[in-house]
Amino acid sequence: MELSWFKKGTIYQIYPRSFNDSNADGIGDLRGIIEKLDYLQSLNVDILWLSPIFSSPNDDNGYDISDYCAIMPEFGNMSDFEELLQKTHDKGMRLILDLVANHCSDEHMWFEEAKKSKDNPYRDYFHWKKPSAEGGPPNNWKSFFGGSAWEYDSASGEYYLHLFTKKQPDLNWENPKVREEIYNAMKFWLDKGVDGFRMDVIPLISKREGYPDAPDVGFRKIIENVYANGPRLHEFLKEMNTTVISHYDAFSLAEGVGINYENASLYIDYDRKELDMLYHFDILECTIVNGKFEEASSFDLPHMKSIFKRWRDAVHKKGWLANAMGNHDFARMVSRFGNDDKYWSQSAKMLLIMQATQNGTLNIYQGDEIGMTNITLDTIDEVRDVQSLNFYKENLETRKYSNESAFKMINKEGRDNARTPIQWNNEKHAGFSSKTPWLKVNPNYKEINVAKQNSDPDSILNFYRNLLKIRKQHDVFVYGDFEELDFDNPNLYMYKKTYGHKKIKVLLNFSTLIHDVNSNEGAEALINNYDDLIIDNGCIKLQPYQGVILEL
Ligand code: TEU
Ligand code: CA
Repeated sequence: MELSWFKKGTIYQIYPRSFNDSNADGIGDLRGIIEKLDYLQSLNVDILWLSPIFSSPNDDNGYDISDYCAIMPEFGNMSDFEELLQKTHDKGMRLILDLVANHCSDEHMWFEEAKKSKDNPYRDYFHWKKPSAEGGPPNNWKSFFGGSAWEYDSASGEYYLHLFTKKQPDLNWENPKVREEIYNAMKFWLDKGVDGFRMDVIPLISKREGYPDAPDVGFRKIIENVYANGPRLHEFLKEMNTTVISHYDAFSLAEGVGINYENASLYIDYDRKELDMLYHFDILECTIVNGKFEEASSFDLPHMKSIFKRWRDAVHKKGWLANAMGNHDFARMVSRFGNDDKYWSQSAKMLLIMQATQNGTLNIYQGDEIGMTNITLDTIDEVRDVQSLNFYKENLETRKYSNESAFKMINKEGRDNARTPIQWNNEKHAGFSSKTPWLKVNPNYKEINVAKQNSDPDSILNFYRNLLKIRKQHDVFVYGDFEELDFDNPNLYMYKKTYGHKKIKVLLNFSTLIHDVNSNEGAEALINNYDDLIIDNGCIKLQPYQGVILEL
């Protein structure tokens, strides 16, 4: 197994719009990130991933790109970016960008040209189809964000494909010119010195020939079998690797939508030379029963353990995973998997212990280091995310949900939960901006903020700093072989890890009750989210949401 720099590193995802506003317009920006580089370095993270910073009309907050080689004016300009990159490197950190290659914006020049006529040279950059025989969309494909995945263009009488919003037309990767455009954009940024890419919905780039109807099997299966993993996908990924990535000291992190533990090795096995690592959706979606906005969700520890296990077994020593418990697309991790009430601090720390001791590159999301929680939005005009807005409408109109239950789902699983401005201090707008921010600040910012936690040695923030430092000193955290203990226990998650002569044991209590654990081996706590480890009568008394790492 190759011990590359990015394996032991911790990735910290920045959602620039919500990170820090430097020029008082209510929107986070690149200079805002520059201002916080000392803070980022103090976390002991290694790689910064920026969600898209390119020109965009922001129908989906930058995941709809109108120019791949320009900076979104709201975020700053190219010299701001170059300064950010230089200073990040000066501090010994790396920086990766978010490559959105499956689709662009309908305001991209390519699409504006393509719409002009059927013989426009850019027409074939996109997927166009005639209406079905009965009239209407060419097939039954649904968009990830609700409604048909086809939009009618009355000028030409054809539909174009958009797996996300209608302002995000899918690019036609069958066209070699499209691939060349994307590769050139990648080179443009790599030549500036960026260290790699997170690859947005990369499994979707190769479409199935003839665009066959999707069977009625639930959206998750449709993604896997109809939208993702298309016939030429791996050919494209190899081409991307040989043409671009392999020429740089850079890595690729795939967003694993549509990837399951059975096909994952096709993407990340070392000898296939396609992608360096991926984060999958099984953990991120493990609380979601059906569609995210269709049914209430619930958390089940044994289910989560078995997901971790099956993925570990699937990629064992052949490939590499990144480990994400949250990002800008999911509700806050402490609210979903922990306890954001009485055991807020303990559970936030415990979740990090779990995440930091799973195999793979640790991937954390901004704000989780201070235990930011979900927000309750009260009215629909406070909601900003296009996914929530579309599903809200669909739930009311098509599914006939009551306003109350449609709204409850937004507050429970909606993406705005993770996108509220970072809570820097207890001043106005949480120190994020001096102007009203683009999305409401979580009202709990007076209790939960960076300044307060910075000066508290027991804070979640300082726990993160310490654990990330210790993780760098112990290869066993990252590379160790895994042995489950009492796997079926519904409240406790316990395992041993071994790497060479090093052995650790991890004990995590996912409940509000005290549980006894046999203490016959190792009582030296390397990490503990409580002040004490209580041992009584040969038993460790694990406190509510207690997490410990014992050195054996
Ligand atoms: O996400 C892809 C994706 O699958 C998400 O739409 C996911 O299903 C959903 O958010 C979970 O509920 C990526 C980006 O991370 C997301 O922000 C973009 O909206 C999307 O691609 C389109 O680019
Ligand atoms: Ca700004």
